[in-house]
Formats: sequence, C-alpha cells, structure tokens
Amino acid sequence: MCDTCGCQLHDHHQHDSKVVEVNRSLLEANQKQADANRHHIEHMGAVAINMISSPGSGKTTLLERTIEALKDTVKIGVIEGDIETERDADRIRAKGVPAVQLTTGGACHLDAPMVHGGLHVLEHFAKGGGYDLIFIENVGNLVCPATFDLGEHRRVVLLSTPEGSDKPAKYPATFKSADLVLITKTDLLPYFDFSVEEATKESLRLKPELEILTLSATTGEGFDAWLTYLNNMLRK
Ligand SMILES: Nc1nc2c(ncn2[C@@H]2O[C@H](COP(=O)(O)OP(=O)(O)OP(=O)(O)O)[C@@H](O)[C@H]2O)c(=O)[nH]1
Ligand SMILES: [Mg+2]
Repeated sequence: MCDTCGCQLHDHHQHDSKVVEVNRSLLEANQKQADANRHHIEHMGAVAINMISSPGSGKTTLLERTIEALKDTVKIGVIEGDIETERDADRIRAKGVPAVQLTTGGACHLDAPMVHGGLHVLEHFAKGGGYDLIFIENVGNLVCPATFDLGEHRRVVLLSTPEGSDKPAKYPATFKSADLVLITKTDLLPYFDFSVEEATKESLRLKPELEILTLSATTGEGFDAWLTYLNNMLRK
C-alpha cells in the first residue's frame, strides 16, 4: 500500500513481483465485484453513473442541479465517496433524494466492494420504491479512481475550466476510461485561459468515440444536452 495516498496500486516498489501479484489479484477481485454490482443495479431496475474529477470540479453541485431538474420524473439515488465527512450526502439529502455516504478513511478512490455495501443501504432507503438512476460520486481525484470499475454503466469525467485545458493530456488514463467528458463551470471561461478546443482535441486524441459536453451549473448553460444524455441512458 502506498504511504502517501493509501492507494493499493501506486506502491513505490511496484517492481517487486509479490506486490505486482497482490495488485493483480486485488484488481481481479474488484472486477468480479464490479460485475456483480452491475447485475445488482440492473436487478434494481436502474442504471448507474460513476462521476470522477479533481476535488472541487463541481460534481456535487451538478448532482444538486440535476436532481432539481429530474426529481419529479426520475427516481434518483446517490452514493457519495469521500475521505472524510458526510457533507456531500447531506447536500443531496437536502434535495429530497436518498444518499449514502461512503467514507474511505484515507483511500483516494472508491472500489467495488465499498459500492456493494452502499447499494444495499440505498435499497433499504428506497423502501421498495426502487431507482431509475444511481449516481456514484467518486473521491475527488483525477488519478486513482480510473483503475477501479465500480459496476457503473457510464463513466463521466468532469473537467472544470479553472483547472486548465491541458488536463486530458496530463491525466490520460482517466480521460481514456470515460464515456463522457463534461467540461464544467463554463461561466468562468472569460476569466481563465481554458481552451475548450484544446481540451476537446486532446480528449478525442485519447479516445475518438468519447462524448464531450460543456455546461455551467451556475447559469444552466448546456444543461439541456446533459439531461438528454441522462434520459437516453435510462432503462425504458
Ligand atoms: N462558477 C461556478 N462555480 C461552480 C460551478 N459548479 C460548481 N461550482 C463551485 O465549485 C465549488 C466546488 O463544487 P462542488 O460541487 O462541491 O465540487 P465537487 O467536485 O463535488 O468537490 P469534491 O466532492 O470535494 O471533490 C463550489 O464552490 C461550487 O459552488 C459552476 O458551474 N460555476
Ligand atoms: Mg462533492
């Protein structure tokens, strides 16, 4: 285990064959549980989205606005991942939607076994009502979460304009693993040198079939396309 970030995969002695073996079996176990989670979610009648980004890119804010827009027509549940605190789950519950807070106690990403536990709690909260759409907000981190399938149906990576448009090129594994890249906080474009064109070009260079949307949770610009994306992925 890595001393600095607690992550199993970024051990500074990865050349040690025993460590490589442990990492491999850890990932295999994670993959098995992720596949079971996907079945579990489908059995619940739902689809799930894994949201990944740096800390503060706007994941929870996007969820708050999305819940406001869809709450009356779509049954939403949220699993929140953070190192500490219940704050994000509290923000979601304030919008009238069930939320489970998973606190990793130091680990820099969620893994499939943690999400499995979260699904059972979410089911309990549903009181038989079920869900159409389950959001899993990962721990704010643009590196470690990329490696761990959680059992989601779509992976959305957020990139906010203050972070800089060079991020897809610098964190390729995360962007490559995405289905959709959401460029957020577009209301701040006049104040930063972020180039939507560069971020788009670099993302598509990594993965030509990536979908890319831009939006601002503050002004609502670009929100219709995001809501259409969500509606299109719902199980009919
Ligand atoms: N200007 C602007 N600010 C935004 C927007 N979306 C979110 N913010 C602000 O960005 C800050 C961080 O937002 P959060 O939604 O908490 O970010 P997060 O990705 O959930 O953060 P972590 O869970 O800590 O990783 C807050 O102060 C939000 O108000 C946006 O579209 N425009
Ligand atoms: Mg958050």
